[in-house]
Amino acid sequence: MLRDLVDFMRVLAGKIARRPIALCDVGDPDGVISCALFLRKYRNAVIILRAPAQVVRSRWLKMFTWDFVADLPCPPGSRVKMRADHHKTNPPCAEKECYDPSAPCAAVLAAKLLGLENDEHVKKIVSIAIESDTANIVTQEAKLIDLAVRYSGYRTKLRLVKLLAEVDVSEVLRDEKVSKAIERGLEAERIMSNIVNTLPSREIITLYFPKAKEFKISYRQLNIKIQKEKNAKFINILTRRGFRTYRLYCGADKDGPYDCTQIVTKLGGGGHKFAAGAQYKAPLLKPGKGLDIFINVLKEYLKINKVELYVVKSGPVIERVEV
Ligand SMILES: [Mn+2]
Repeated sequence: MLRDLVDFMRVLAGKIARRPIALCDVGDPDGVISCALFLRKYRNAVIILRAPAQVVRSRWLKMFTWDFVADLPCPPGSRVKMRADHHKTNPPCAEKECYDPSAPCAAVLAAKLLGLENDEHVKKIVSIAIESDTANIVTQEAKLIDLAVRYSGYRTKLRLVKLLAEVDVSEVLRDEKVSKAIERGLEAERIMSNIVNTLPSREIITLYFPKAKEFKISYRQLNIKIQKEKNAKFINILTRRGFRTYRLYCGADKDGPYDCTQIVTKLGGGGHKFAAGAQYKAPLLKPGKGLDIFINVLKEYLKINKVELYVVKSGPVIERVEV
């Protein structure tokens, strides 16, 4: 709420000063790097970062004409001049599009759209976005930038956009705020390893976190880790975020038979076949129903009547149940 007010004022002030405005995905390096590319080209740009669901719901984002949107849908009903995206669920919506659902990330499309493909620094940061967005992180720099983005607060993310636009990656990583975020990320990785190591190897793995906020981990990262280390082909992690609010992280093998969009669209979410998410609310009088809602969608899709569920409680302590 406060962030919306602050960002609204930043955009308004930017519009008055005739500065370009850009909107990118807040959740991963692809969005952050896409906006860094825009800022590299237009040094006076105002950068706003949001999650896809926030863009769809926002009441103020649509009030402005956006010069650049990346890795996100257009704010419904808004005018967007340029957009770079690769999400199957976000069809073209801007005046000038660089849209390709087969692209490895939005940043590679953004570089093309902005005419920056030959800039060596751009090539470097785009390659980090590719490594991150295809869940195939091989370089140490990509690993650290990925951690920095995922474990930063909003202000540090904006700082990352600015740093990535201006200075070499090694210098970005030396920044004090950025290094602190990386440290938090490394701690989270230790917790995630703990959880993954106690799970069995299965084709389908389903997890439930009744108190998601207790663990300062990235559930998207956890999903990728399970897929890799347990050879799983279809992983669903349901988290309870609050009294009625649930968030699902679905991951599937790229060449496997499972399609995450089939699950998340039934819960009001979106994404790719191999990585998608949904946030939804349980009925007010049955706040615990959120788990049943998801389990029923999963059973219907897989055509099964029992789900092997791993419930992760404080510790982490993992309990196996059949539901
Ligand atoms: Mn992306």
